[in-house]
Amino acid sequence: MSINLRTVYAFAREMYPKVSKETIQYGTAGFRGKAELLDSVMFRMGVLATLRSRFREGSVIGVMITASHNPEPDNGVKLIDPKGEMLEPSWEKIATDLVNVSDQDLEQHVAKIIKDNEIDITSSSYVYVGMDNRYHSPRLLKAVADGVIALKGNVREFGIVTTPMMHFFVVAANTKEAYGKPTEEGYYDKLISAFEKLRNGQLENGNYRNRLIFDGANGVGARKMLQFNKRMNKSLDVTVINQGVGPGKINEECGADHVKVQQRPPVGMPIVEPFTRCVSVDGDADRVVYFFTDETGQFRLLDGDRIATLVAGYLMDLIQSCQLDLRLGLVQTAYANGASTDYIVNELKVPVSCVPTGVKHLHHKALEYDIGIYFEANGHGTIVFSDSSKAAISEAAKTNPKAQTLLLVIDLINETVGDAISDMLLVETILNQKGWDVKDWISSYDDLPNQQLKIQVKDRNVIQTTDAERVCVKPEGLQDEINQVVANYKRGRAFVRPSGTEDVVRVYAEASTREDTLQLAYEVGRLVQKLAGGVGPELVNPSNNAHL
Ligand code: NG1
Ligand code: ZN
Repeated sequence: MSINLRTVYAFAREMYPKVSKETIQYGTAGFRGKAELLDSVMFRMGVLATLRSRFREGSVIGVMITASHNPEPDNGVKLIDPKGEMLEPSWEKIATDLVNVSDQDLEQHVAKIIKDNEIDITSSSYVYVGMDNRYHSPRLLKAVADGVIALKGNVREFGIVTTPMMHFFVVAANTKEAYGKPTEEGYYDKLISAFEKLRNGQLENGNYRNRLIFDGANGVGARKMLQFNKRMNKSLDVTVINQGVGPGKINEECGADHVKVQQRPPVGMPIVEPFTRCVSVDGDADRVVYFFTDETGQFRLLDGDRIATLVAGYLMDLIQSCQLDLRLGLVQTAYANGASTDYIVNELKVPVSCVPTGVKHLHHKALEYDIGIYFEANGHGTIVFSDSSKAAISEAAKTNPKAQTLLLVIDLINETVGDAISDMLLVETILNQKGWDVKDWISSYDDLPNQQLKIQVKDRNVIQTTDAERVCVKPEGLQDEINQVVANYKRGRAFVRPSGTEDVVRVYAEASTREDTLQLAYEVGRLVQKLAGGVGPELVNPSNNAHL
């Protein structure tokens, strides 16, 4: 096969010219931005995925087009490595450089990537591409596919799929189907079959009711949940709201991010009995949070920390009853509620580690355990099992029914990445087996009130952090001032970090009361504005506001 790199330049110049002069960076979730600026980025990512596949000796590389929980005008793209992980960090840099070169320099730049990485350009290359349901996604998908074609790679288009489905397809293909069939049906079959076996015809148990409201965020998750419903035959009774068929936009006033950050239910909620279990996923269905309203009408959230603790307790019990000597660990980020960390350490007695924000950090750390559970507070997470733990569980399953349950649980989990629907099916399994409703679940510990703020600054990269982002080292003096403020609040904790997906600095605060938390977040937000070049409007002091 001969490849003429001129073709890449010709494609780029004629069809996908670079329109934006601004440098963009491959961040925690790949490239994100306004959709109209992304055509050339997508084309080049198609080129890169093809090269990456050749570099990895013909393994399938995935490309997912989505801006996840971001608003509708945004889109984004990320590459999925052969084992379903996020793109290797050294290639993030290659990706950043590739999308930022001019059209004129593109041909030479691609030649340099090939040379530097000793890529055999004549070898085979396979790229899987999927997208969310934003109206600009099909256009951007075509750009990715053209990037693959320009370098004579093989491209397989999956259409509208969730992000975790794409990870599943990549792993299924690269394991020669040991992980499952790399098709939509293969994905549904694997999860539903495990779920129904675990349910074993017992649809209700104790306080557990077989009924659930599912907020699909007007995104891909809604469509796929409807597909699950068709195939599940009411083994779980799910009502899907925010299906994306009405005027509602993706993630607008709905979805996991809205519910978690705003701490209120999504639009479109039907009137339901207090304590009805409700679930919100984000636009590409890799995050899930639960919520309900209590008898006084108060909104209550069960976020990623709650899911992690529920799963950890359940898996600990299973391992112990199988008498398996496996090391179980839990991985969180600084956003985890302090009360959840205390509960894990003091009650569950499971080792816990804290890593920087971003799935790749969590996933990587979780691999250090025999069974690694990782969750971000926002609901992104999964569980990974080492090969040796799987072998030990399989061996035990020959005689032990609890180990057989554990094997089915492994099948139910999408180990490749956080998967909202798979995580939800796992939570439903655990609650059913325990005979719990949301009241039982939430009573394991009390969350500390918490608050997030977004602060606009001239350049968010002036903020630099260390110690899993819990300490700010630049600009100088900021951390000292944060410490002084935090010291005034009972159970106070706060930190600041630049977002990897939006042009803002994020502030997180928690304290023993709601009022204190709002005040602490405000004070830290003001410090960021003062010391890190704030450009937005002045923050409103919540204590003044309360008197209005
Ligand atoms: P940034 O924008 O870097 O905070 C957000 C989430 C991450 C992760 C990424 C990827 C929070 C506070 N941050 O990152 O946890 O999910 O998006 O989508 O939730
Ligand atoms: Zn997402």
